[in-house]
Amino acid sequence: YQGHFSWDKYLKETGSSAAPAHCFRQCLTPPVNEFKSGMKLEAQDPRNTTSTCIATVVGLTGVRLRLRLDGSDNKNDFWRLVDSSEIQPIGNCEKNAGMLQPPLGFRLNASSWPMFLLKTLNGAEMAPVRIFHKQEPPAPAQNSFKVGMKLEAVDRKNPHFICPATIGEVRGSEVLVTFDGWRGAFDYYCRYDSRDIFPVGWCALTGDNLQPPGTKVVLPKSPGTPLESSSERSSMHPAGRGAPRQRGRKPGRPRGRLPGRLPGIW
Ligand code: MLY
Repeated sequence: YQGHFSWDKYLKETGSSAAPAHCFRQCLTPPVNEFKSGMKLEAQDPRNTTSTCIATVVGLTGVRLRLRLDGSDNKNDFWRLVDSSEIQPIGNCEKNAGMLQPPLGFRLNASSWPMFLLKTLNGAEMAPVRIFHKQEPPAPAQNSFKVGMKLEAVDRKNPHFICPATIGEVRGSEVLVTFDGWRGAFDYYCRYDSRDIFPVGWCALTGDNLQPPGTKVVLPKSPGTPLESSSERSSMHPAGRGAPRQRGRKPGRPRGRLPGRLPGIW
C-alpha cells in the first residue's frame, strides 16, 4: 500500500532519477517470506553483535521480520530482511560450536539463563531450515551511487518505516541517505552495500508500506519551479550528520558461566 504517493509522478515533479538496481545489495526480485508470527530463530543481538540469541518473530512487513529477543523487553524490537545473514535456524549456533547468549538487558538474573533457554525453546515453533535463504545477495563490486539519485530507505530512528530518500553525498564506500521532506533530522551515512536501502519500487514489490515524503519542505505548486534538492537541505541542516546509532548502547554485560552444551534441546 503506497497511499497516494506515486514514484512516477514524484520523479517527474522533482526532475530526478532513481538509483539503478545494480547499485544495491538487494535481490532484483525480493526474496520469498514464508516466516510466520511466533516462529523462533537465532539472531545476532543488534546491541551486542558478537552474541547469538534466540529471537521470536513478532511481526512481518513485506520481506522483513520484526524480531524480539527472548528474555528481552518489547522496547528493543528490530527488523531484518528474510535473506539477512544475521538470522539463522535454531541449532546453527551450536553446530558452529557457539553458545547462545542472553540478550543485552536480559530481564532475569544471568544465572537463570540456562533454564530460561531450555524453557523458551521447549515446545517452541522453530522456523524451519528451508524457509531461510542460503545467502545474502552479494555486495556490488563498487559504490555506483551518485548525488541526487532517489531510493527507498529504512528510517533508522523509526525502523518500521521505509521512506523515499535521496543520495545527498557519496564519499568512498559510504553514502549519505537523506529523507525527502524531513530537513535532515533522520539522515544517516551508511555503506553503499547496506541492507537498509532499496531501489525505487521495492515496497511496491514486497507489499511493504512506503511512507510518503515528509511535508517539512514546501513543494513547488507549478511545474518548472526549481525544487530545493534534498542534498542542499541536508547540508543546511546538519542535524542528521554523524548518524545516530541505536539507542541504549551500553557496555557489554558480563557473561554468566554457561554450560558448554544444553542437553536434550535439539
Ligand atoms: N512522528 C515522528 C516520526 C517521523 C518519521 C520520519 N521518517 C518517516 C523519515 C516524528 O515526527 O518525529
